[in-house]
Amino acid sequence: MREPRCLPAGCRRFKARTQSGSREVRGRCGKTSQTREGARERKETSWWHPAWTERLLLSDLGESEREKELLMESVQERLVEFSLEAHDLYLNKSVPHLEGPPEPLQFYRDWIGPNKPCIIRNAFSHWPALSRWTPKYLREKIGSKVISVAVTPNGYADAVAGDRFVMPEERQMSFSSVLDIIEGTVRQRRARCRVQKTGVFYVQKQCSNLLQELPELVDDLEPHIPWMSTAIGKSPDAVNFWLGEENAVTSMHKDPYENLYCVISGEKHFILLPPTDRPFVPYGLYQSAVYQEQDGGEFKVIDNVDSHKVPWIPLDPLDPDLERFPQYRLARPLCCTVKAGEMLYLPSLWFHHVRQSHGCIAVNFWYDMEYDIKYNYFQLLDSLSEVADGSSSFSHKIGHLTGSTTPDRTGVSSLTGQMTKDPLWQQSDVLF
Ligand SMILES: O=C(O)CCC(=O)C(=O)O
Repeated sequence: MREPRCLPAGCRRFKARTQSGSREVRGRCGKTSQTREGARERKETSWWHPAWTERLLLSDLGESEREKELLMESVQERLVEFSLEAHDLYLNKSVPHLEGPPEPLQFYRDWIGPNKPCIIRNAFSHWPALSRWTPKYLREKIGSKVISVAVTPNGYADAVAGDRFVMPEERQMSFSSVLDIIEGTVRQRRARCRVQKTGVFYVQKQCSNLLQELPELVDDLEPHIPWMSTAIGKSPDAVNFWLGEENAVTSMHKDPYENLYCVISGEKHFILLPPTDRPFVPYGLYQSAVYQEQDGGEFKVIDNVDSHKVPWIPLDPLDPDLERFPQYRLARPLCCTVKAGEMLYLPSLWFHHVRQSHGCIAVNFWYDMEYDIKYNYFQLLDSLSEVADGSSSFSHKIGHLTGSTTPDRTGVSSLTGQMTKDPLWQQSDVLF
């Protein structure tokens, strides 16, 4: 069932597309028992409506297309209710901060089990990397090392472009030349002259590129996060190094990992969606392709003819096309900025979109998720969402649900596509 750990191109993303998971549902701290009772009652009594059996029989007999539609609409309604209930019951409205490294059991109880993100401060203040990793030090220590760098024309590696899923051109470059590009961009910007280079550069190979390509840096940090390894009883599957330009973006996706994301310098901006928002996240199936820079500096898109089609999310949460994807109006993204010295716990199967400040350096630890009943539930949610999304009535239904009486929950104006000061966004720790 599980794919090999690291496939050659966009490895974890390929892994992620075939593996997904789910979450448990429990009452959020502070919720009244009445709410929980209500939820329990709804769960116990309303999930399978007796009328559906009749409708199912009718539709099986092919007696009525309308009956089939009604059945589908009931499933869609239930999916919407499911997601909203998760927000009511246990999800936070912003990403909370912890002020120090947690005890393993506490962390498991409060965050990993419930599958909720948080930002942890002072969790790696003892790493020399925090003070050492200046461009000067990195040039001296690993300047001549050749590493893999993702190059794209627009900053989007592993993302949908038109009717393709396009991966970056993977270039081998010395670490110094990557720093030259990053520092050069800053110099040129200061001197207000046009940037000469073509393409956007991002060190983002994954598959443990820190240990594989830059082992010289390992002494500046720890090869795992001890309290996390104890909490979940295993070592990380991968330890990754990230260094990129300001316009390098990681498109919305999810991974089968418990992710501890540590920012060493600069900052990272995350848009997060819980797995329970899956019904509102559109997917398409795309021919995979790769960028290739031509002699003139322009990029061509070359199809990977031998590969299978790739399921990917075509929606850009920074500018969602709500005409095309009306269901996204019901999604409730959480936004947070992770600053130097902070660590984000990004739970498995949370959808995430990532941006960064120019030259931001980060290291993250991917711990394999448990393929347990939460994963199992998510698989079910995933397939039901796929069926619902494929039904022509879903958009109509969502349009109805988000009509004049229901506010737009995303904080995205349907007219302009701009993020507005919706209460949810105001409650986020950082707005960007
Ligand atoms: O930092 C990034 O650009 C992406 C990080 C990410 O997607 C991940 O760790 O799963």
